[in-house]
Amino acid sequence: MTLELTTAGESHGPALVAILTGLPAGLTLDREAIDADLRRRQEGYGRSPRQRIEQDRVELLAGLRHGRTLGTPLALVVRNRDHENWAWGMSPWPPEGDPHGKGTKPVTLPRPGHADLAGTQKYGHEDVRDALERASARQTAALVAAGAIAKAFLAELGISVAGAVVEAGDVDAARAERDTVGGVVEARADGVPPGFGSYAARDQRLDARLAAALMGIQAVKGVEIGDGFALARLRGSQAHDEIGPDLRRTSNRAGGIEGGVSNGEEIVARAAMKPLPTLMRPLASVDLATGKPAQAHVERSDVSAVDALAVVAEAVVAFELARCAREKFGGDAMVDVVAAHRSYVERIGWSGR
Ligand code: EPS
Repeated sequence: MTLELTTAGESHGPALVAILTGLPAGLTLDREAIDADLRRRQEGYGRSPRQRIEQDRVELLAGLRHGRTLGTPLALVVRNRDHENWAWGMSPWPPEGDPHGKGTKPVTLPRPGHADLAGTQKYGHEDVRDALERASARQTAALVAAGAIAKAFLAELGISVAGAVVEAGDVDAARAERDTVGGVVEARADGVPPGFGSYAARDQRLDARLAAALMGIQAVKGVEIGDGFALARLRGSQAHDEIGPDLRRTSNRAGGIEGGVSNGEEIVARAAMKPLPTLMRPLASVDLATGKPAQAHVERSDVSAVDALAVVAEAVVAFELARCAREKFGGDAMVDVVAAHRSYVERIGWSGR
């Protein structure tokens, strides 16, 4: 049994879409809890005026009846309210009506640090917008909705996940100088029993899976688990977490993962975000229409999205842990998953953190 997520949607298109397969039947979902996470993602400091237009809310189209999962594919939508301002420029079909709206003029000035140039080269686009719309971090709203569902599933197994900012650039100063900043966030997961992930194959390692999940978020350039890079500078005698008589650790430098397997301690994963690449004082680029040097495209954007990243990191870590739980405990009905989890933790004598 495996949990999978497919998303679709352009930043200024009609909507973001997500399909989740592999959830058990009988999981109770709370619409308000999903919407609360969508709101948390939008509220971060340093966001663009776009966030005053969007009021993200989840709509469930399939897989749910009266608030309980059916064990069938779950389909959800988060609409882009801004789409009505881009109705011509981002029309899925050849557009009709006023041809002077937003997004009608082709973008030919790729922004350094964005997917603009490589995206147009790779897909043969002439308008950079054809690449930037999907590369946009708007897509993270769909990840957060899926993450909220994953958190509801994990809560049934006594697992919780929380994201937080651990380091952030000075947004006020950057805004005044029409610049952008990045930062570092972390996601911590409590209640994960020993045995999620496996050393048996590199793509089954929990640390590799969490790193891929976090790196899959726009603008993330670095990931560490536990003390991560700092461990490289320590002696082995200082770096490892000793095992007490109760099989618990006296420290958690490994961030809850050894040999690619969870060890029962808190999972700690950090992600570093680069400063956002859409700059109000643009960097040097080339006009793809003329081949001549030019300044990069300027378009409304965020000064920082680090607060939002903390919420997204929480979501993707929750989703990956939910996938591990589906693989480990199986079950078509939520009661069977809970029973399999209970039987496993009893066998290994793990009583939780
Ligand atoms: C983004 C640019 C901005 C952000 C957007 C991500 O959008 P716009 O160009 O419409 O102002 O606000 O993020 C969201 C819309 C969101 O909901 O997170 C980008 O280029 O990645």
